[in-house]
Amino acid sequence: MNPSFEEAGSDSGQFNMTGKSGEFGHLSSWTNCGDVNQSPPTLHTSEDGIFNVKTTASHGDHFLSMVVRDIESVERISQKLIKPLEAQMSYYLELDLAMAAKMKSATTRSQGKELSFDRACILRVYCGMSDCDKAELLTQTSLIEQEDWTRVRLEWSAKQACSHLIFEVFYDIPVLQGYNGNMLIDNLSPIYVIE
Ligand SMILES: [Ca+2]
Repeated sequence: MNPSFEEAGSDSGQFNMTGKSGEFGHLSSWTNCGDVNQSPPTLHTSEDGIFNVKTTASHGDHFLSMVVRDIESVERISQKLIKPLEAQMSYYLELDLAMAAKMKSATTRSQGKELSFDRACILRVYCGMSDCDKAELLTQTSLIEQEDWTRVRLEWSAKQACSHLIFEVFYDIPVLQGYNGNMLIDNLSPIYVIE
């Protein structure tokens, strides 16, 4: 549901699908699973240039940015699936991923100073039985370091049945020290069974 980040929630207040951005909390169907003392992922429109992101949505007018931070804090979102996934079945979905080369944002430790979030990340997909439940790591992408949107196919076969998917940005695996990086996400496909 809301795979292209275009739909506002029922409690959306002043959220306007052709204008306002930045307010993840007003996005329909998605739950923020990041640290409660950090800001949630950011909703962008194609024209707003928020955080110095100049990218245009790959589908519709909105897309999401998610960041990893040098304070060992990563962003993640989850969604309850319309139909639970079955154990031992193989599935896939596709989505558009990119990175913003010059993203800038303040952090809780930067005292209002804007820092560069210009490093690349990977995307990890977990499944679980409730919002934000990272019961099982299903799959992860390679490093997403191109500025142009790239269609990425994610395939997995879960050991257990699950009702929720969780998408998490994470540091380049060989790098054990945290850094500031970003990933842009848009245009998720439905989940398909691999026959
Ligand atoms: Ca979109």
